[in-house]
Amino acid sequence: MALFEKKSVFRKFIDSITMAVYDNPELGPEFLDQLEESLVMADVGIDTSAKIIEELNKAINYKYITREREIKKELSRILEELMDKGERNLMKNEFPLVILMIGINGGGKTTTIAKLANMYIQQGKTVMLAAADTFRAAAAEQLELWGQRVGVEKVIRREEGADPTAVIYDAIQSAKANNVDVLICDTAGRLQNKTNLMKELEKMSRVITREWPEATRENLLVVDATSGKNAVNQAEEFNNIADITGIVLTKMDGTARGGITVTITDEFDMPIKFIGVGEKMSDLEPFNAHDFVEGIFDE
Ligand SMILES: Nc1nc2c(ncn2[C@@H]2O[C@H](COP(=O)(O)OP(=O)(O)OP(=O)(O)O)[C@@H](O)[C@H]2O)c(=O)[nH]1
Ligand SMILES: [Mg+2]
Repeated sequence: MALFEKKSVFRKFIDSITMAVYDNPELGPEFLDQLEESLVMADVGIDTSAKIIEELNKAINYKYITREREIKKELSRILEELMDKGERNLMKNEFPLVILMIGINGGGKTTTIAKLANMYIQQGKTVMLAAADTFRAAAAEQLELWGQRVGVEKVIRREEGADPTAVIYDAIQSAKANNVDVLICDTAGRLQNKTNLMKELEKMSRVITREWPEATRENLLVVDATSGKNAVNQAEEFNNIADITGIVLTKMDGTARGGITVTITDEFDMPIKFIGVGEKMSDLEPFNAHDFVEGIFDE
């Protein structure tokens, strides 16, 4: 965990502040334009970038900001305000809890399940997994392997090609019978524009609600932080199908941009709950806007 340096995220943007101040010491419109461009380059959406620059401009005008250090301080305040969703950044803390993992292919769903299972087991909870990715060959084996390594109670699966909703159904009956605290459901990676797959996801979501209405629920969208602006489109489409309660941004250890953190939280008002910072089961950090921003501006 210590290997993940938040300051590598947004590095180019942070460096560009120094450059923009150097180029435009009077902090006029050119300065703001230059900075706005750097935000967009760092994967911050156009609207969100404009909003950030407008806020910064207010601060420059009203607070008589003149120095780079003050600009960074204002920017960190603005970014934190955009990303802080308060309580919603935390996982619901009532059990039994069912977590449905959603996202496109290769985003990191299965790995994140292992990390979450590990986290809950460390907290003394019992965890069961549902291998509802019946589509990709060896997906259930991959989940079983993680399950053994992490020490979950059971991994519920069926044969390849089986109806994923049936796996969810089996898993819920088993989780109830065994008084399991947390049931985490893996699903096949799907592109947000494939109608059939999206319908299937909707069905899985519905069955959970129907079969275990008293369970607390989280629908987590797993997004690869290196996928840039496409992530915003994913968030929108998946949210239409199942109410996304939070985002897990994976592969934060592999991006020098990171603007997607601000865009997703701002444009969709969606909380980031965790960030994935590596491939090991301990490489998951709860998201905290204050710590995150402090980390990226850390000199
Ligand atoms: N560096 C890094 N790699 C990650 C992280 N999360 C996942 N990965 C890697 O990303 C690859 C895909 O991860 P999976 O968990 O299999 O992704 P998935 O969404 O389940 O993929 P499908 O089941 O094919 O849709 C694997 O090689 C993981 O080790 C992360 O936070 N950091
Ligand atoms: Mg998977």
